[in-house]
Amino acid sequence: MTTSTLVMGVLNVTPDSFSDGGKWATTEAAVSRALALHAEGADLIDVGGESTRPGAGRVSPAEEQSRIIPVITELAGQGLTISVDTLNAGTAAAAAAAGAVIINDVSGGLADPRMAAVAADTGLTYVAMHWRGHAQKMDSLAVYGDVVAEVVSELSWRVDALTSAGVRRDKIVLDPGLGFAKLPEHNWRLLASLSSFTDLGLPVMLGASRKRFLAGVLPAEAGIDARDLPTAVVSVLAAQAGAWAVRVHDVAATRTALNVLALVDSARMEP
Ligand code: PMM
Repeated sequence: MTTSTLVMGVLNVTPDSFSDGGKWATTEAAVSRALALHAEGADLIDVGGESTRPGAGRVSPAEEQSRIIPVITELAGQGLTISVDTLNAGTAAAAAAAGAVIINDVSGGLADPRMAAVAADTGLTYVAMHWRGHAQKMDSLAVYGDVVAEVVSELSWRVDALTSAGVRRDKIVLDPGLGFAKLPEHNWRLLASLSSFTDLGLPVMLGASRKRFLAGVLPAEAGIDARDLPTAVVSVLAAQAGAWAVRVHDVAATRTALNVLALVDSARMEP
């Protein structure tokens, strides 16, 4: 059912994420932001300590962990369901020990060869996103003949590699990776073909929130915040396509949009 789509609220504990960098950079600010997202209706909180915006530099795993582990410990202790957004196996393991229950790896296991073992050993839900390379060079990797077929096949290859490394298939969630080595037309094409991903038989997650391609539906002078409305619309499209979760910054807008869908769906059921 469309109404069961989970809302994952984004918590970037970073000085430089493209849409909210620096706002939640202290543990206290980050925890209070997460509690606000939870109050707005987030089912999951995705905590990240390394920006993946195009062109972003890397941070060390030690720096990443010092940013996010205290936040995860506090939020998991308060009973929130926490996902860790990381490319690093060591950070994923530390986050699991701190109470995270989902590993969200935008590289699908490609950035750190030890990630599959951590996913297998912890037994956590593992989000494998489509990825072709680090942020510094991903724009140059946005070259496709048939973007849908290639993203499906590259994700299927990741599922094979992960399961061969001991990750249980029923723990894997797939994400086409909107905005990662994708031009605007690639993102729209993937959005038009979500059934190609749900047809793979694994849960599907989508992260469109505030991404550059959404600027294409807005006036040229619109700021980043204006992307929250098209983000909420994409959340509805994702839910209608059967997505397991949507990853968003503006939880309230997506929750409201999904509430509309829920009422329409239940009205459709009425005699
Ligand atoms: N996008 C970003 C970060 N993490 N994780 C998943 N699974 N899917 C995404 O699309 C995704 C992600 C980049 O957005 P941000 O810099 O605003 O967090």
